[in-house]
Amino acid sequence: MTIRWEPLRPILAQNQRFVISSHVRPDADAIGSELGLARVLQMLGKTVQIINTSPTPPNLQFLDPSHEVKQLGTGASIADVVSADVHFIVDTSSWTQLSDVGKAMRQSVACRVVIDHHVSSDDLGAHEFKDTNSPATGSLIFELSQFLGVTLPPDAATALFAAIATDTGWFRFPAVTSRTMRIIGELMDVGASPSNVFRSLYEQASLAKMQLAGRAFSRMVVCCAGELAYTMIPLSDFQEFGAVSSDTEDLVNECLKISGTKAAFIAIETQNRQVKVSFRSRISSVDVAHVAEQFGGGGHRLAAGATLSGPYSDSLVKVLQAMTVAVEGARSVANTLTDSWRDEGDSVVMSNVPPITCWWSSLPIVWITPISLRIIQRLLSLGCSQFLSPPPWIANYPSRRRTWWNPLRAAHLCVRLRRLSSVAWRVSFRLSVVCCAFSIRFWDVGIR
Ligand SMILES: [Mn+2]
Repeated sequence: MTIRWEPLRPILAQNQRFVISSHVRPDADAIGSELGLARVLQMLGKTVQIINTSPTPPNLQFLDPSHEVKQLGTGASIADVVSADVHFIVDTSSWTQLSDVGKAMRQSVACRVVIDHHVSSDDLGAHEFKDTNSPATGSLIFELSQFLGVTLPPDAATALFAAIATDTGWFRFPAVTSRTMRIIGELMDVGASPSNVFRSLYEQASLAKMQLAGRAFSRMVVCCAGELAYTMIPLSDFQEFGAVSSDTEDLVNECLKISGTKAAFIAIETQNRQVKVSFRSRISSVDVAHVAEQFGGGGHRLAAGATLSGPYSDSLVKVLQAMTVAVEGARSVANTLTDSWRDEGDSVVMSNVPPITCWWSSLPIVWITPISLRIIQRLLSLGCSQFLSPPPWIANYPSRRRTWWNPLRAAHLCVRLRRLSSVAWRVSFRLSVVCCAFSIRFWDVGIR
């Protein structure tokens, strides 16, 4: 799919003041694309401001030595956003991901333009220039510069190189094509230096970062018959080593280095007690964008992210549940019956237990309702626990959290039900058949 850039010409011709924004917690593709696009617009004589909700992470500052990328509220005001003629939104198509900048944009009558390669999207009321097959927004900006006949200066070439290199895992992800490599060649021709970018990105670690990585490595867990690997970083680890949130970058990919893994995630507790989760998949049948969407996040089929609020351990359990459903759903039903949950201290680990306990890991999230948990508790009180060995979080859930009469919980469930797509319902239906089969077997065992 190639983008038809023609409709952008009149927008560029008729307007003068441009604001470029990208997603919260910007990565190199976000910052690199913003800087690349800014340079293209400046070379056309336009006035450009780059305004993000989040600050530029320290490891990406080298792309922006003159601090052109401003943070809303510190370097730039809401008025700056509102007064623009055109808002360019790069590397995201979601209001949630734009956060405060998005709110400011909605107060403005400015025309909106999206340049993005993500699958998930909201209706931003924008002119969309999207190619979901593109490995990075950076390569779309390059295509745009070629369309407009602008030769990129070396700093913009470096920024776009960094964007493409990082979003493709240094050219190893399946979305990379020969075209990607030709774009890289052209960026190098106009001054991008891969060795400088690599050194600036990856050879600047602090001791805290290395120690945090060591802790994350030691916490790694493999489950779902070796197909799902995950790790977690509670806030206490950050405090212990003096590490910062950007120190966790790329750790999720380390999980996929374990032989046999097909999907991975990392759950990171943030300063404001939210849980940021990054998902990765190696196979298209495990669609992590779909998993992330269940938690209000988004991304690609093979790489996605979401931020959950609520207690760390609860979020971890929900995410593990959803990923288990995704991984096991992708596998044939016959092979789904090997893993179960075991809660150990503050971290959840998986262990091999008799097949019947797979019951739990096959339950879709929406089924974990106060009522279903009470039924399960009742069954356990009838003396079935030795066969089921349920996770303590299920056994304690309703009484501990007293959520079954909580109207907020009911409202939350309604929202969650509404969000479920038809695909999820189909998966739920298939799993319900499996669960029914096992219920029958379960009753057999219980009666004996
Ligand atoms: Mn990107």
